[in-house]
Formats: sequence, structure tokens, C-alpha cells
Amino acid sequence: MVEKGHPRYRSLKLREKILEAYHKGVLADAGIIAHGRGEAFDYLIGEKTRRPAIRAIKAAAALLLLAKNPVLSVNGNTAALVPRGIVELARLLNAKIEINLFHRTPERVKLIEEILKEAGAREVLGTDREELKHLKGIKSPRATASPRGIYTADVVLVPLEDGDRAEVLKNAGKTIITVDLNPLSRTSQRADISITDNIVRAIPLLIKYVKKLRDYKKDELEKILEEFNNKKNLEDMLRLIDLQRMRKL
Ligand code: PTJ
Repeated sequence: MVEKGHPRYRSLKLREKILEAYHKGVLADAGIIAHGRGEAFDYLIGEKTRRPAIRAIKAAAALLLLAKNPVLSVNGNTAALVPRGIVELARLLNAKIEINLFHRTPERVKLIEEILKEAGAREVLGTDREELKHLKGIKSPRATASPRGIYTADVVLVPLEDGDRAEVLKNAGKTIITVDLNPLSRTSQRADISITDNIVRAIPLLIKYVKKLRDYKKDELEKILEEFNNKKNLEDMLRLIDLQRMRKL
């Protein structure tokens, strides 16, 4: 029971959601730890969407609108926190939704599929009913990819992705967008577009930008992408995490 006026109300509500998902079996044990790491970075960036994140979200919207076969990858944490947002984004972009787990078990795949269907998804790829392929021939549950989804995708949104999987996706020639509160993570550093923001704020904003940019012409979207530099954007984000300045506040 968290009081609305509590200074950490929103953060504590998210914890509740994460723990509920964990107890239902949706989240991997490591998902709780990952959330805690995310919380720490969120605290350091001021628990709000900062300017570099807005720039990354705008570029991500342009890239997704230009993509031929965009795929939104969903893991346990994403399913627990933003299932409806993912479904709406997929609908707007005509993108596919694919379950893509680091700690893959048939039970978790089933539960996540149910959550996405309840949130309105018509089709969910990456389930065990499909003949899944393996990226770059890596025969591990960590490299599974649906033939109509990630396997043939040109652009993949992979929020809260583990560094190994991000590496496999990049090596398979995919253009990747991530949402990851840690600007230093291997995934943030390897992604083509890294959105350093909490997924609960980033997905609604990405939806807003997709709606805003969907009538732009191809060359206008390409210009947005040309002007975006992920390395510089991550450096700008890191400069905002100024511990000396925070101590004085
Ligand atoms: O559901 P599974 O089996 O696919 O497993 C998912 C996890 C997240 C456990 C797995 O992908 C993993 O181990 O990821 P990592 O390596 O811990 O990376 C997760 C990243 O997400 C970390 O850099 C966190 O800072 C970040 N993060 C955590 N919560 C959020 C977040 N980023 C954005 N929004 C959040 N709410």
C-alpha cells in the first residue's frame, strides 16, 4: 500500500508491478536484479526523460517508420511494465511482436504470450509453436529468432537487452534500437540508437513521435537519422550524470 503523496510513489509502484510479475513466473530472477540496476540509473538521471533521450526517441521513430520489416522484441521485464504500449506501437508501425528471452522456458513464453494477447496483440511471434531459427547458426535458446520476425527483420527494437544477445543481433546484420537506462551497458554501446530512459516513459513517447512523424516524407525521415549520432548522444547523457553537482544539491 503506497500513499500517492509518497516521494517515491512512482518508483515503488513499478517495484510492485515487477514483484507481481516475478511471483506469477513472468519475470526471470535476473529480471528483478536488472530492474534494481535500472532504478539506480533512473535516480541518477533525475527520474525524467532527458533531452538526449528525446533525440534518440525521435531518431528511433524515424528509423522504425523507414523499416521494411520492423520487429518489437519482448522479454519478461517489458511484458511486465509496458504490454499495452508495445501492442499500440506495433499496430501503428505495422510491426511484428516477438518474444525473445534470455532465460527462456516454455512456461515463461506461454505467460508472456498471454499478457500480450490480453493487451490486444493479434499475433505474437517467437512462441514454441513455431519452428524457430537460430541467428548466425548459434544453437542456443539465446539466439532464437522467428523466420517471419527477428530472423528476417531489418530493424529490431530490443528494450532491456542483455549484451550477448545485442551482440548476436548486430553480428547478424540487424539495425538495433534499445531502451536501456544504463548508458554504459554493452547493449547501449553496441546499439545503433540507444534510448537512455525508463521504458515506462520511453514507450509512450515513442508512440507520440511515431504519430507525429508518420506523415513525413522518406527523405525527411532520412534527414532526422543523418543528424543523429548515437555515440555523441550517449556522451551527452553521461555528462548529465554529474555526481559532484548532485552532492551540492
Ligand atoms: O526476460 P529475459 O529472460 O529475457 O531476461 C531479461 C533480463 C533483463 C533479465 C536480461 O535481458 C538481462 O539480464 O539484462 P541485463 O544485462 O541485466 O540488462 C538489462 C538492462 O536494462 C540494464 O542495463 C538495466 O539498467 C536496464 N533497465 C532495467 N530496468 C529498466 C532498464 N532500462 C529501461 N527501463 C527500465 N525500467
